[in-house]
Amino acid sequence: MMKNETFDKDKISAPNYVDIDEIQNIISSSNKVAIFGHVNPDLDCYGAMYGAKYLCERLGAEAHLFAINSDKSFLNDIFDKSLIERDFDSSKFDLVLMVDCNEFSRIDIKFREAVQNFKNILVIDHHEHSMIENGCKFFIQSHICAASMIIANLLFSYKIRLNKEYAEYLFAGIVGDTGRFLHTNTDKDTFKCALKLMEHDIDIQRIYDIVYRSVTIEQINMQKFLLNNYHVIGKNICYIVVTKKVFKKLHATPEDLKFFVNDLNTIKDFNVVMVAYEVEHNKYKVSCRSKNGFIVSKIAQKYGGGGHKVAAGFNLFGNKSAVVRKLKKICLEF
Ligand SMILES: [Mn+2]
Repeated sequence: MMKNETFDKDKISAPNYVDIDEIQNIISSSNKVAIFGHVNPDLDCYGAMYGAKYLCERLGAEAHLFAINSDKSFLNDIFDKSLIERDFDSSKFDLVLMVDCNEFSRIDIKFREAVQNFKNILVIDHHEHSMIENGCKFFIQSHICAASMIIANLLFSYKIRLNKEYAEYLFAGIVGDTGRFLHTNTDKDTFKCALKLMEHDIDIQRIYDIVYRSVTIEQINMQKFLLNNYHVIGKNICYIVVTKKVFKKLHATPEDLKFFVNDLNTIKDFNVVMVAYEVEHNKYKVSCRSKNGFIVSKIAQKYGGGGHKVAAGFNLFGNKSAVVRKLKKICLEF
């Protein structure tokens, strides 16, 4: 087997870790594979899931995709959503493949228990590994920008021919997690992979039109709200708390907000951006972004969340004033 040079061999020597030959064996010896990503799937999550389906099928296994997605999401315009299933009967499968996700707590609540109880699980991911699950096999490449890129490189390593449709899915995943080749996770291997995908005649403008040139008025209102209402504290840490009431008033959704979290991070002086938004009554998700050498994954992990060095998240509970108080305290920990 020709090893792909972008895969880090050191990271796959720990117990429970598999190499790319073992991944090939595990998948090709399976009959029916159930593929899961993380809750609220994003571009990279779907890219990796669809890519993994293609990979499984080319290795001779039947593969099914499981996800809960909102009907409004622009993701529906990129991916063939007729392939997504919502009812998982674990008895029909002999392998669960988790991509872009290495913790059961990040699996959608609808599937979590069934996945957690499943006996044969393979994890292919690029998030920093925070938990070793007994019995799971892991392939974690946290230096790679996107789970979609890991899947693409596996396909290249196995010399599996891609088609235009799936090359577009994988490219979209890489675009999503690198912020169109902007974030610090972008390196020469990212471009090498993107180039190989582009050789399949993919329509990158279609992807960019859907992701970056389809902003709605509700999203612009959300953006205005963020830019008018953020606060700065400590070492140039920017924070804002968005309640359900605000979403209602602006006719916007958390999905609309997520789009602009990176916007605040483009402001030159800010080292860290923390956006807390209410997802359920008194439950706030906090999206964190950082630059200038500041790391947010440790803080996110400390508060029960996780993610990458410069993009991570966690939850806070309580009413608005309690969440503001907690968030300000956390901002001062940098
Ligand atoms: Mn990802």
